[in-house]
Amino acid sequence: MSNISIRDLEDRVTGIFATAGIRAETARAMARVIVAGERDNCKSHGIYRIEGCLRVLKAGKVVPDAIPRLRDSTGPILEIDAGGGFACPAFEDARATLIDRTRQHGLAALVIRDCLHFSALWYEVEDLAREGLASLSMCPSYSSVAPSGGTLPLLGTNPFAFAYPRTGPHPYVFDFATSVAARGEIELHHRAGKPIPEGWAVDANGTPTTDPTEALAGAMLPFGGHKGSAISTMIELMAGAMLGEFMSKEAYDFMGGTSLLPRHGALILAFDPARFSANTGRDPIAEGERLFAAIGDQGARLPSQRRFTARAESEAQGIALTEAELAQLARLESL
Ligand code: NDP
Ligand code: PYC
Repeated sequence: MSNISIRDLEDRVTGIFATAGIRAETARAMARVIVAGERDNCKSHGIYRIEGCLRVLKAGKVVPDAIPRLRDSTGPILEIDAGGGFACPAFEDARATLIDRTRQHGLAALVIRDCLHFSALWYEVEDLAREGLASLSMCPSYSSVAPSGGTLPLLGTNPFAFAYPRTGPHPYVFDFATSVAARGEIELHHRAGKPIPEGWAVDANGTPTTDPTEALAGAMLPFGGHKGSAISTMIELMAGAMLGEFMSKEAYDFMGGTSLLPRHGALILAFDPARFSANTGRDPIAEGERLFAAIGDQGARLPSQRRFTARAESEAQGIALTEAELAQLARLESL
């Protein structure tokens, strides 16, 4: 293992994307979100994603110089059109208006249209929680998950994230794929030649499998059986059907399979907690703290604690990368 500073890794990833022809601001925004994933030891959405972004670029399925356009209605629903580009610069361009509008109305929604959302969703909700807002983020992906009771890919891995502000250094954040594991996790097992745990996927015949190659060719399974399947369906509806954007089946058809990143819309709902409890005399943040303390009292850890620990280590010592990861980075820089 060798350590690299967060800043150096961001510069190198930005360089790879800029050399590939991506607009400078987009390249930097992509590097920020990818390196944040690597910094927090979220391997399935860290530097592993660089190649996927380059593949989709090469295939001509993303607009490298798209400039996000904010369509501001002055109301609580904001829309930003990513113009077929990556989602991260669109979120960065819209976040200040979303925060203002949430404080003004008590709640607001950000619709990101026509984007490629390749990253971990915690990045967005954690950012909003640091501004004192609670939020939910969701997007479809592409058909790769069978609904509970079925065996054929239909739903996406449809990620779902939530964050709530806290008094300490970090907010409460959870973020997960609505499949048992993110597709990126299966791809990493495939790359490492390792079997996946039982219960993650079925093969093309609908038979349970631990072989990542068979899993990628078959169907992933939703987490929590019918409950995860229903949440995933909700995301198809809320961030696909309701927005008039692609649902996972359409994204699959548009991208011609799952070898490229999916193109679709995304939805972020933000809330100002103080506005919701204003007439109760109760402090919504202090109430949250009481709950988190009670969870900790049982010896249970909060989601994102592992991530925040990994972050502290990366900030202190740099991000630890394997020799294979460094070689891969160097290879991508030489393209
Ligand atoms: P994980 O199953 O690794 O983690 C899910 C959440 O549960 C995390 O917040 C994690 O916190 C928390 N957690 C894990 N173990 C515990 C525990 N023992 N106690 C309490 N909390 C725990 O995530 P997934 O594999 O489902 O998803 C990985 C990433 O993939 C997500 O960031 C998601 O946004 C991304 N993704 C993105 C997609 C896209 O289209 N852009 C599609 C699908 C997924 P911690 O991290 O601290 O362990
Ligand atoms: O890991 O499932 C996944 C995923 C799909 C799109 C981006 N990440």
